[in-house]
Amino acid sequence: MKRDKLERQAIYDELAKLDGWSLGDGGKSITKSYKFKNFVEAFGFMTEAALAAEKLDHHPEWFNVYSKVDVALSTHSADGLTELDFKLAGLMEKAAARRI
Ligand code: HBI
Repeated sequence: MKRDKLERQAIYDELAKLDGWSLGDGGKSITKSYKFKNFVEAFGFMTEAALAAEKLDHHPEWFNVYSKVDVALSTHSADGLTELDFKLAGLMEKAAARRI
């Protein structure tokens, strides 16, 4: 089940597969700050990521100012991290790789 809360070791194993992501909120989220060339690139990333999130029915908490997008992923219904958070992070990495 994708919304089952992950154990600590599974979290570390998944985090090791990602570049530049950190644990946040006492281990209940994963976070990353993206820096793009400009606002249009940042917003294009957010648009692509938003469509991926909607398809997953799993949504980010994010903050954008100009070319920067700060992202925090967690599974609210599990009050922690699940497979879905790492799946969405991977899709965000693909979207960012096309722009950075
Ligand atoms: N997104 N990050 C996150 N966490 C959730 O628990 C969640 C979600 N998007 C939709 C969703 N849950 C639905 O299953 C309903 O619970 C809203």
